[in-house]
Amino acid sequence: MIDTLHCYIDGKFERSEHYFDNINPVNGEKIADIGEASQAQVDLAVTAAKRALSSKWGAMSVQQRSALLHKVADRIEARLAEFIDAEIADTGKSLYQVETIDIPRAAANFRTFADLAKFYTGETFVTDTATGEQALNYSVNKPLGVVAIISPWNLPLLLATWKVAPALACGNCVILKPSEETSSTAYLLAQVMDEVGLPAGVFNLILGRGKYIGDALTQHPKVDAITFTGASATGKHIMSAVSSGVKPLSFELGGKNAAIVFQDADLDKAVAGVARSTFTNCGQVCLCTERVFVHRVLYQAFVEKLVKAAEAIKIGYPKESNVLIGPLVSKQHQQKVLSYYQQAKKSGAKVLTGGGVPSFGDERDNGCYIEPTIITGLSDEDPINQEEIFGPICHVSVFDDEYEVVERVNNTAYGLAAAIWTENLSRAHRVAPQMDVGLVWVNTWFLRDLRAPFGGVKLSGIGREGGAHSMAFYSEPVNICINIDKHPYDN
Ligand code: NAD
Ligand code: 6OD
Repeated sequence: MIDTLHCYIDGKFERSEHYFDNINPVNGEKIADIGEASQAQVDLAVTAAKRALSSKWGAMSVQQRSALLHKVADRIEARLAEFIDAEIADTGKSLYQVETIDIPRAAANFRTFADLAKFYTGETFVTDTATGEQALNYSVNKPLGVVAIISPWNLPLLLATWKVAPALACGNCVILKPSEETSSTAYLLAQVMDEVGLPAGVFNLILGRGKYIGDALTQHPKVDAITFTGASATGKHIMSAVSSGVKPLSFELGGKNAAIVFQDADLDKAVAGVARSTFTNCGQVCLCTERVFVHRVLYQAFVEKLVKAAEAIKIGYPKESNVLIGPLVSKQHQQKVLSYYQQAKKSGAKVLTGGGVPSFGDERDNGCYIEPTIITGLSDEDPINQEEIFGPICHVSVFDDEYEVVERVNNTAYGLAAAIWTENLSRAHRVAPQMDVGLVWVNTWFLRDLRAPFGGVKLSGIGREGGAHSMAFYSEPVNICINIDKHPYDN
């Protein structure tokens, strides 16, 4: 187990002046000290990244960079058990989830973008001019420069590497700032970068609390671009904080995602799917469903089965067999989710299951556990149906008509994802594009192809990542226009 986490700057692990506690959400106990970067350390990291950009990383061919990123993926897999333990210690999430989603996806992120970079080319146009001459326009892709990557706690390694991998593949140098709640797998990633021989300064790790060191990083004049995944409120702050620098921004923010269960859905498939989309990772996935709309003819049967599915979920120690969900990430987040549960009851919601904190009679009562919860009876406008809760809860409502449900689903300030449950092909094709979101799943949820566009609209984000979209964000196309004179005898 790691007991002290340090920043990694210019190829060296560096001590900090100040350390803060890393807490295990299973029992509330301290598990490590995390070194907080100072303003001067942020500056050193940015300067090292700038230097590496022109001297080392920039001088490598795309094939050389790609080969190193493949080695990073191989080392993550070689150290799989350590990564799994570190992710579980920070988040309390179940072994099942960490070994099937979080860590394998980190390796896949590196392999995907290492390969895509080799085929990401510029555009070419032959232009006929008004004077009968021609020009050749072609573009070359250059890296943006030094990219600051700020990542959240819910899928720590998965989401950090979703940005680190394409940024490096495109030739950028990066400063990663993981969430203060979950820095351990980022620290292991820094070790891996060191082991595979990434040149010093290409990958830097800055640890610390966003409210203390966030601005030093985002407002640094030598940071060329910022890519952020986290809460919409933090995104708003970053956007205004960096506005004077006019830097490229990529934002993956919060959601208030809906699932629609039509009258022609396969009921059992829909119940299992909505249970998964609501409760995976204890509801702490930006794509999780918090609003469920069920057609009147299926409503009663659906709700009864969903409650049974929620009550069958085993909550417990992350490594206990058959445990599906562990605790929430922190006491602070547990209090936030619990206050939404209480507010729902005060507003007149009917609690169909859950609504509180489970009692274990052991150390876990000091942890951050919460019950999977299903409620009903609130209006679409109620804050419970408008604000992102980010816990294992959904509100179920009844609807009668396709037009009605489309309008109700779109009635939110967020626009990340939606899931549609129907066996009617025409309905699926008709309704999916009407969702005001960036991602629609039909008869499934969180099924990912890393080449597909990923991102949200409205308060859920700016831009798209994934495949060519990531390559486009992390590179700067420079167009070169060459005039081609006519043959002298043709004048
Ligand atoms: P958060 O916004 O609190 O923190 C995210 C990161 O931002 C952390 O590293 C934090 O230290 C940093 N940060 C905080 N204040 C900062 C500042 N002033 N300047 C710079 N950085 C700062 O988010 P969180 O609580 O860690 O994550 C949960 C949120 O993230 C949810 O809203 C969830 O929906 C969203 N999320 C979105 C996606 C997506 O793909 N759309 C993915 C995962 C999580
Ligand atoms: O799968 C991904 O690539 C991705 N960015 C998932 C985001 C999940 C949000 O919590």
